[in-house]
Amino acid sequence: MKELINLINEKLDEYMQITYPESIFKAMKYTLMLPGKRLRPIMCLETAKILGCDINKMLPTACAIEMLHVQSLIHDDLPCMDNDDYRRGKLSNHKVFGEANAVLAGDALLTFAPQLIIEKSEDLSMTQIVRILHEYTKFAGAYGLIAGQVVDIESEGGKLDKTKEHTLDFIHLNKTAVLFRLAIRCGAIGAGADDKTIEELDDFAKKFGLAFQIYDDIMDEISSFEEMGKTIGKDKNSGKLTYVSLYGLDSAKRKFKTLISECYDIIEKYNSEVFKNIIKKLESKVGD
Ligand code: GRG
Repeated sequence: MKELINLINEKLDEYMQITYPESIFKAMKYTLMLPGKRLRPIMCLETAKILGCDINKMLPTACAIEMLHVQSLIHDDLPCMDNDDYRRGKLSNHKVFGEANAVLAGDALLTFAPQLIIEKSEDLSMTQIVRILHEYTKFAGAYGLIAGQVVDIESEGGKLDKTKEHTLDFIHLNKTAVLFRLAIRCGAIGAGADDKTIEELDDFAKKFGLAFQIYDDIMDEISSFEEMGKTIGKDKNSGKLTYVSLYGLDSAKRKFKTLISECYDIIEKYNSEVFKNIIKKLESKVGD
């Protein structure tokens, strides 16, 4: 896993060149190069690998997905959204570069990512590139990330009916699971997988994404700034609809475990140490 992370970091650094006007490229590169876990690009590359594809083919797409993820983090931290001063253990983008530059850096990452896929995916066919761009545009916009964020904001301060379980699942399928789906679906498309395989792995991604969000909600209750690299306890204080606020800590843990066990069932036959290690790490942090 360390090797994969190093490869992704090396490529992100290579793709994200600082050029004129330097202020915007520096703002884009700042959050991008902070030490994130790189889960989405790892999953994109690992999916390609378990389906028999050379991971080098998928490096531009994997890095583009990390750029989209970083865009969502930069915008999520803005004062008009979650208003967070810290991200990945350091000051958030707008605290360093100012709000206007943070908005623009996010916009620039959002648009540079597909540019990168088009310019650098020499080893993919035109059909594969178009399919990957279709997944990217669908999941990044109002049919994905933006839809999740809108309903999430609307859930603050108890404005939505908190008994509505499906609202919570809608938020997190769109806000969180969507980027794991994008990563895994693109890895499978790059490997030339058939529709049945793509849908099976997509099911894994949805379940993993929901489990990951429950993990994140639990960590917001039981973890520390040092471990998570961001302000802890904010969800509770803002009255946000989360798995812990809706079900309580113990039930949230049970739901996490059920989803994780379903993930194991799906991924078992692919024999992937990388996927298993990612899941095990989350399980160990959530505890019993
Ligand atoms: C796409 C135009 C456009 C807007 C985005 C702001 C927004 C709309 C969506 C917010 C999405 C968001 C920040 C969801 C949170 C998901 C989550 C749990 C992120 C943390 O992921 P980690 O722990 O982070 O993998 P690292 O830093 O390790 O990469």
